Amino acid sequence: MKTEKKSSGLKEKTLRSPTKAQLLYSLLTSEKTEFLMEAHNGLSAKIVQEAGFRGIWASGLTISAALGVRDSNEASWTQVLENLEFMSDAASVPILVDGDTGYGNFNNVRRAVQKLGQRGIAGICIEDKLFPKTNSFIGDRQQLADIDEFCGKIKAAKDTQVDPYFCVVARIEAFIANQGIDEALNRAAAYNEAGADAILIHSKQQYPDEIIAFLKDWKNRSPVIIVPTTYFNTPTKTWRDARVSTVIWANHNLRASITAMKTISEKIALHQSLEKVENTIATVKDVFELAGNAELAEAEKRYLPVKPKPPEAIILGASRGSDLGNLTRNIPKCMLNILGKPLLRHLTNSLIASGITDITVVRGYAKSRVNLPTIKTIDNDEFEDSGEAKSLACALNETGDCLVIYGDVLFRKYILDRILSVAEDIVLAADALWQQRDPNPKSRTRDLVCCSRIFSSGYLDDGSATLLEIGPDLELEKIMGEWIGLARFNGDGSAALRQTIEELRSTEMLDQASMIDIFNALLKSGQKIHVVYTTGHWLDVDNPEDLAHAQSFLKS
Ligand code: SPV
Ligand code: MG
Repeated sequence: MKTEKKSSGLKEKTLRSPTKAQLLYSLLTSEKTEFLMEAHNGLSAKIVQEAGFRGIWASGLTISAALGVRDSNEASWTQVLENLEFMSDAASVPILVDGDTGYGNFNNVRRAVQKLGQRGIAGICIEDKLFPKTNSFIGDRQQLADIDEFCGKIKAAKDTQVDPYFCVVARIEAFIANQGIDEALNRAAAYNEAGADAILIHSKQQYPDEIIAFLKDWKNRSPVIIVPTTYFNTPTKTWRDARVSTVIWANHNLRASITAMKTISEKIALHQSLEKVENTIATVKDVFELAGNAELAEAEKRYLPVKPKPPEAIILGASRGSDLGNLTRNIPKCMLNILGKPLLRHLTNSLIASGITDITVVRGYAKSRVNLPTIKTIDNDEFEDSGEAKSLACALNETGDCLVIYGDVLFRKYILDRILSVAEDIVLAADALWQQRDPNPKSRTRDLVCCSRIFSSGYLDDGSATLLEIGPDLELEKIMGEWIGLARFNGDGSAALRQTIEELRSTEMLDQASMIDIFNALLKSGQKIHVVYTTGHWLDVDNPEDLAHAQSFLKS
């Protein structure tokens, strides 16, 4: 490879952004002593990169341990490969994989190199022991591979690699097997000759003597990598002075995480509480940050269809409901109990079922009793001397689509769904069967409507109607329906609603105005109001009889 690197064919490649293999190759061959830090999964790979390391050691020991198995080829090589793919996807710095003994013979090495290259791994380190491998720190009479056989593996790896910079590191275990420096040097020469891009000389001594002796005799005939796990006290300057190519910190993230996980598990087990630990650990936000959730949120904006934000619901629930007598002595009528739940909860449940979760309730009478976990509340403290428009004005924020709903109505879900699905800017639901509810238009204050067309039960007839007049005093022949207390204001419609409220405020008519006054003001200003006809399936609660109807309505 070193000769290939100089060939002109590679020049072009170097102009493009370097491959991970190329990055690793530059580390191994640079003049400076470089460092690879251990990682064993996607998360630790990210952490290593964020800490500023320019390369990662994918340790066999720690990947195995993190999988809960021994460093004895208990995890199959494809299981390791899967793990490496996560690591490679998680980090842009190059990964040198601890390929143990190559997972078999030269043929297994070829297959591994092919697959590692496909998954963006920059290089493999293979050690001259036998499959299944044993960790170098276990026992003291480990058997070494035959030199020629191992050289065959190195050649097979070099012949298989697709990226010309893919790095094949030959790891010498002669010191681990107590076979001395001559064996180590002999092997280093053979492996170098076979095409290894670097030599990893391993030792399990507490002192660096055998490594230093090797470095002295080897004289950097190829880049040398060391793993000072046991001789950790040796100052890094020693390695710089000896022009060691690369130092691997081989297992320290896993060991640190074992300590951290043990401590936290023991504390939580002991205290059966999180109180003492919460501030000592990474936050959930940190986890999201490491996982890159911000990027996903951006991508969602680019690639997911934009669903319109559901409107905010404003429920006008300030009034007591005096016709309910004692029933509303201490609570407003929106909190009347129906089948074990406040009316308001039935109402908010139907909103939530249709995807409306931003719900504001305007409170007034007995306001402290209006409190559900799913709602925001706003108070109209002048509710006794003001009307619905004032309550609405209290809740209306600057922008956004809104649904306005009386706090004493109940309706079937499909009515709301229809209101939500209509494209018009202002739409209200009117009951075409108002006479079936009660033939007397004056039996109570009813919001009667006159529209551009009457309701038709025609088989294919669902043409739209617009509002012409609304109020309690419509002449009988004009009445085409009854507003059920549910209206939606979108886009320009919601802007017009806000403007109307501001106009009422400026003419000091806001306090006394009702929703009917608002609709009439909108009509007067030329605003189109769309009407969706419904046929029953709703009620409002004004008196004890309505309450009984509400119970059977909710039961059915
Ligand atoms: C590893 O990290 O898995 C290694 C280095 O191979 S050692 O554990 O020192 O053998
Ligand atoms: Mg290993």
